[in-house]
Amino acid sequence: MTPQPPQSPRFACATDENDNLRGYLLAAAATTPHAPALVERTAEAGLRTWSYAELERLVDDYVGALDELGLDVGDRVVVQSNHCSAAVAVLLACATLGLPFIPVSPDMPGERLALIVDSARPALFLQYGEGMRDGLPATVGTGRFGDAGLIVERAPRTGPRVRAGVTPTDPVYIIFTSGTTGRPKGVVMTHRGVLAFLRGVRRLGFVAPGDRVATTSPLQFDFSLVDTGMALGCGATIVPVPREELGWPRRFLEFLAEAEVSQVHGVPSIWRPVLRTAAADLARMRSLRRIVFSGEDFPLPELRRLSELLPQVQVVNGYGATESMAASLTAVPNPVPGTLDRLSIGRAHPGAEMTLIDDAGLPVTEPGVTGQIYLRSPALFSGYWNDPAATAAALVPDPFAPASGQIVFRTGDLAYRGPEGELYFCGRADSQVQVRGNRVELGEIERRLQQHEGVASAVVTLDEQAGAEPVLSAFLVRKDGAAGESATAAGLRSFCAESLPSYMLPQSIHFVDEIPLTGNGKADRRALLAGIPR
Ligand code: HFR
Repeated sequence: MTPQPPQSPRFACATDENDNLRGYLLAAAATTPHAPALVERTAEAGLRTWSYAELERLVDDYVGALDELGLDVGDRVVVQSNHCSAAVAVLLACATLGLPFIPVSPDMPGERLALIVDSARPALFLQYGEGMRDGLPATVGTGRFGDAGLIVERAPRTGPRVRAGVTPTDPVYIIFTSGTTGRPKGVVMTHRGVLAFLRGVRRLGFVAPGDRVATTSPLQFDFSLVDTGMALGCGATIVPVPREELGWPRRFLEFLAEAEVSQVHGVPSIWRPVLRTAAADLARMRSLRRIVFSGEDFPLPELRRLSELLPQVQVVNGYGATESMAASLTAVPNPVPGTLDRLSIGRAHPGAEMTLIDDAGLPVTEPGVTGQIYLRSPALFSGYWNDPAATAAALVPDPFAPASGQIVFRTGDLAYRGPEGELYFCGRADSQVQVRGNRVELGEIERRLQQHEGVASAVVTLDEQAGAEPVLSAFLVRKDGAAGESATAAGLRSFCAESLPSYMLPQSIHFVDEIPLTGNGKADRRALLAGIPR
């Protein structure tokens, strides 16, 4: 008898097709096939709605095309695209076949992309739409996807298929985040991990069928995957906001209104231009019900303003890292109490737990005492791609029961507990710097500066020039109008001196027009320092 080629590995090893991200996210295709899964703006500028049944058909078209290429479970596929129906379909097609996907944005600099390709050694590089990225090694297959389906331009190199099917412990994606060494670190997530997260978060009830969830983060930031997972996993609708609209507050709001968005997910910085130049338009957004933010602290003055303009909106603070998708989602009190000086990150989502460990490695139990957050969760990443040392530093034996073999995630984030056991994030362990021998938390100084009536936003970093004493540098955006004029370097220094010890006073103060942002929309500290005239 001649040996039969192995069958396509779709679900062959799964006990339940919902063990695969694809099955979980498309479950509504069986129960409510006509419900809207995705609403997007098309090239003709109108809106197009994809039902769950249509999205599933699109996914299966891509599964068919990819399956012909002879790739095996575990072969990586880089998917370069903005968030759209085709991108979601390609990602879910990869998930179906057990091909870990690596999402990257079209505007990713070539050098960074080259580092990712060099590290991940993908079998295939897929790009949305026209044009092709050059400079890819010839060992990488290439293709395009979009309205015309999948067009393979250079077939991937393949060997014999050794795997029989996809298991829940197989990687579903790799997200490359910035590493401190300058080389991007690949966070490897499994189907099981992502589904544990999505199932846990679903119980919090922050998305329901009928909701329309606007997603604003680039595809390479797992925030966009969390949004998509929360929306589709709940039978709701995901609405990718065209990236070009984000810089234009009125057009952004018009798009939200036109697409009948009920909640918006994104980093705090997406709201800054809106608050600055389109506050009145924002106040008219009566159909908005919820705003979920994550990624960094929401400066309290901006948050207060947002919630005054949108009293009907529930703001949710999403805390966590790519290494577990996210750890907690916590509703911000509405209205924001005048006395509130720090937002809570609450408690871990169902299925997970955050504990605090002090510098001596001992558990912190009393309220008010700061420790590092250790996360135990079924949603932990399986490791950093090809980096066992970094993996061993982050995935560590449970400090409460080191003999048990349980592994927990050492987050590098600091927090303390409030009276009810709720947690308060207070910076990265590595943003706790030493200034002339004193322990300084940079976020503490930022918070004080933001309390000044003339300050719109503030970022503080330690400026370490070779051969010189490190200097605390503050970067400030003034508020428009009279309030802003009240913010002077001397005035701010004495304002800080009212509540901070002298070693915590910013030694150099720089006024900037805006805070530069990283590709993911967080404050870009490196760019701020690079902008100082020397
Ligand atoms: C993070 C991590 C995405 C979607 C994260 C929904 C949720 C969470 C995510 C986002 C992220 N307040 N500091 C906060 N995957 Br819910 O930013 N991931 S990350 O890996 O790029 O960065 C770090 O960002 C954390 O370790 C924290 O230092 C910081 N951070 N959320 C918050 C925050 C303050 N809500």
